[in-house]
Amino acid sequence: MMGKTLVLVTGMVTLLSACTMMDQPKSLAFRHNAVTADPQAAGTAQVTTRPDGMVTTTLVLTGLTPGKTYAAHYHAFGPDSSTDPCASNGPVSVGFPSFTADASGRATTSVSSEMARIAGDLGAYINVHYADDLKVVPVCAPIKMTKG
Ligand SMILES: [Cu+2]
Repeated sequence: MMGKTLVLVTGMVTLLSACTMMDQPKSLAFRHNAVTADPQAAGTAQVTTRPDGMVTTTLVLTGLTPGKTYAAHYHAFGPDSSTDPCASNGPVSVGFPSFTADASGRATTSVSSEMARIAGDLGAYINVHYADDLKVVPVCAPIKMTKG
């Protein structure tokens, strides 16, 4: 009796892990930059890769300025650092639709793109900018920590 139950459970675990391997969402954490803008800003990027090679990335952010509009992008590893993607000042590789924080400072945005556009150094980090002043970047999610 005990033995049969164990075999059944083991079989189910194997099946479950086979399923999740096909489509395993990755959660990336945003970290705050050394700037005074939006001191409570935080959030995650949920990255889901589909079998057809498309990647959907959804940003879930809190602590933003209520009513303010933001821009977010995937950036490639830039020239200014080879060990800190968020400080590397790289070019935009994929842009998210702009979004506006609600009355409690929460916001979400989502984009789908081909895996090839954010593969390797092309998808080194995600920045969240003030839409009206792109130089202001409250938070950044590092993805690839080393250039190359
Ligand atoms: Cu950007």
